[in-house]
Amino acid sequence: MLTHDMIASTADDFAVDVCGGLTKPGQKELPSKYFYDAIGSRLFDVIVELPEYGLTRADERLLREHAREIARQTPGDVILCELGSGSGRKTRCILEAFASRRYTRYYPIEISPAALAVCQRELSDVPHVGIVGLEREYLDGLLEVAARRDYGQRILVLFLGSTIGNFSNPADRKFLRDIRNILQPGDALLLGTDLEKPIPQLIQAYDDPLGVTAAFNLNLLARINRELGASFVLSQFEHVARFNCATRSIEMHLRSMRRQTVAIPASDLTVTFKEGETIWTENSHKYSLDELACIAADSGWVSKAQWVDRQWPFAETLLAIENVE
Ligand code: AVI
Repeated sequence: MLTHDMIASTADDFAVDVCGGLTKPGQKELPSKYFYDAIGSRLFDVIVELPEYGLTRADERLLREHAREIARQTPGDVILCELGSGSGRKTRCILEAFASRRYTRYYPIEISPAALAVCQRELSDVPHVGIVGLEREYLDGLLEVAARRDYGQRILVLFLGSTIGNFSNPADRKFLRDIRNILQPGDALLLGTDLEKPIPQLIQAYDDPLGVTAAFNLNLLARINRELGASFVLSQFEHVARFNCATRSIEMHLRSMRRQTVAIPASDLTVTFKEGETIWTENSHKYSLDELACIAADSGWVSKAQWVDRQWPFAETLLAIENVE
């Protein structure tokens, strides 16, 4: 079964967020969630295939190897709810493991309609699974799934691919707590996180020699041109990836190569950039295992199991909400 609950377009939100980010005192910013329009989603699909970017392969390896164990550790009538499903490719083995024991409902939650459509199409052949795509922000979608559950059903939230690393500290902790507060004892969260690794390896992963990540980053300005009528000249901005040792995060920026002024009509804004000034577009935090244990506990979760990929350090952690006696 395939359904797709639509909501109104978020063009106004985009204009407001662009205005807020580019008028921020000090460091200009743009939210990384806007990378994923139809073009950005396709560029991201290429990034995950790049030899320098091992994150997604590690995530998929772990899920393939441990899907049955993950299902075994989450017994009963379980609804699967994935925050930011992307194309859904890495979720297939999890769906198969759960659906092999009983009919399973799967809710992918995505703000990108393009990615949601691909996900629904790609996974529609998995037997004994009902897919209900929700084009929503993550927590709005999760609230809706929680409201739709039947008595006795448990929810397993999948938050894979280290998307949590794109929330800066303390927003990552807050987000885990927000998920926790929507759920109830017996529910669980499978959290995928990229782990610390040598800085040169990280820089290569986010500044690949083919320039795909650079195109992914610059597409944000192209998207503002397309959707908000702006006048960014892409050749006047360059992609920058650097490691921030204080926050243990890769930061992506777009650096203005000269002094310039850009009009963004739909945001009712004209922005001036100094030569060398950057727009901070993404934060990708790299966790340690100790840090993961701390943030899970701080946000009200109990760690039930953890699997770590040694080839590309990455962790899959199964978190649970304990019954309060
Ligand atoms: C989606 N997210 C986990 C990716 C990351 O690695 O932080 C996004 C990405 N940005 C550049 N390459 C990949």
